[in-house]
Amino acid sequence: MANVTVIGAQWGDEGKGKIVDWLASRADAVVRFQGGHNAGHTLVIDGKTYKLSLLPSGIVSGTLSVIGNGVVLDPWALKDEIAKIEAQGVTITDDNLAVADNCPLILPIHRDLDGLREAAAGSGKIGTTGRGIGPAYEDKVGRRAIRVCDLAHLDKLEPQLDRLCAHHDALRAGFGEPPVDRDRLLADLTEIAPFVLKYAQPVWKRLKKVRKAGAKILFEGAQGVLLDVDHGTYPFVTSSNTVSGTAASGSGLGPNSTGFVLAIVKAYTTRVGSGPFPTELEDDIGQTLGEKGHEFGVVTGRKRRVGWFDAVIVRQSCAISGVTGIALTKIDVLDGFETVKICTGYRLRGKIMDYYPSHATDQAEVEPIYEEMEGWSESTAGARSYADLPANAIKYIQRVQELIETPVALVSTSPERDDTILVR
Ligand code: 2SA
Ligand code: MG
Repeated sequence: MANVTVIGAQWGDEGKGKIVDWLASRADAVVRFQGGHNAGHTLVIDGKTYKLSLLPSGIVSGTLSVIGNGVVLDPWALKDEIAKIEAQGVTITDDNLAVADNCPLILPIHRDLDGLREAAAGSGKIGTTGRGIGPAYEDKVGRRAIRVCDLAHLDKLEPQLDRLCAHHDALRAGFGEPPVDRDRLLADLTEIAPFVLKYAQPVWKRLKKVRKAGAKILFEGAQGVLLDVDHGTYPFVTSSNTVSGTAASGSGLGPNSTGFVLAIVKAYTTRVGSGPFPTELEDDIGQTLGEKGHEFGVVTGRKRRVGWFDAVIVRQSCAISGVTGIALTKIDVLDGFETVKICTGYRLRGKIMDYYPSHATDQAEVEPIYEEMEGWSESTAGARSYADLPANAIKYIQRVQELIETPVALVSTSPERDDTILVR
């Protein structure tokens, strides 16, 4: 296996956790390169469920797990998650976890601002996870962030705190909120610093060493391409780049290191939070798919919106991310439908579209053009080879592959690690 970059090709929750875990057992390092604890990756191993938000999925199998510089890190969330996963019997040390020392921190003031903005936006809200992700990235780009390495030099933090607090105080005043409690912030950072610093290091250097030894690196994307801040359904997106290219910049390795780009694609579509969703089903079929697929947010518990497979957006995601092959997940959720539908194009004000346009209004107004296929009544759950699949399920997979112009490399037939069909 060469290096592999795993990304989501839809709106997140494609089942990346399971596939990353499956690959992690064959890798020497697993790297998170964007996002933060807004991600929710579920792993089921030997019947035991692990829910990860910030920790790379390799942590459960004991693989070196790296939080890259492209991630925004909430140190308190890190502490809680480590405690939670350790309570499930996983050992986490500075040997199997490395945190980039140039990672910007998510602070309580970021979470405040996320919440205040969402509350003020009313029906125009993004539907964020409320974790402070957007405000933390804003401060990073605005050159005001406090980073992991700053925790080792808290005596030098004054001028940085001045700038950060001046910015936030003005924003908070706009919401009628009191200024930042600066002493409390500094005290909290002082308290958490030793915990984070235990794992902190220049991870680009650690990864360089790993690479030299010929090891295999797995880059673990979070969210999905349609949530990418450039390529997604802007402004209903997350605040990071979720495309494969970020694996390089978000970890400190070059673009020639990211290897095989594996996009995880759910056999239907889901989305959590606000924003356009052309194939959304607000009927009984959507209800059934959501229930069968257990479509609830891992982080927030929110009910996910559900719809038919949209080949247009996935084809676009695959092109934008240079996808080598896809893993098609949750095919078993489609078991038992008399017919299944695939969106093959859109109609926009009388015009046929073979791509998803950039403007929010156009994105909201496109009407899906469907192709209907015969379903299958047999169960695909737990199938481990192509031969175990009903003929109509195979036809469905082949049609998906054709429409998205990208080969299917894996098919996942249950949340269990080994219920995976290796196609090529
Ligand atoms: P944010 O919090 O600023 O990143 O939110 C902005 C948008 O990005 C969406 N988003 C997600 N969509 C799907 N899954 C995500 N992770 C969790 C999960 C979500 C959860 O795996 O279930 O538990 O609700 C995730 N993270 C961010 C978000 O819904 C907004 O549309
Ligand atoms: Mg998720």
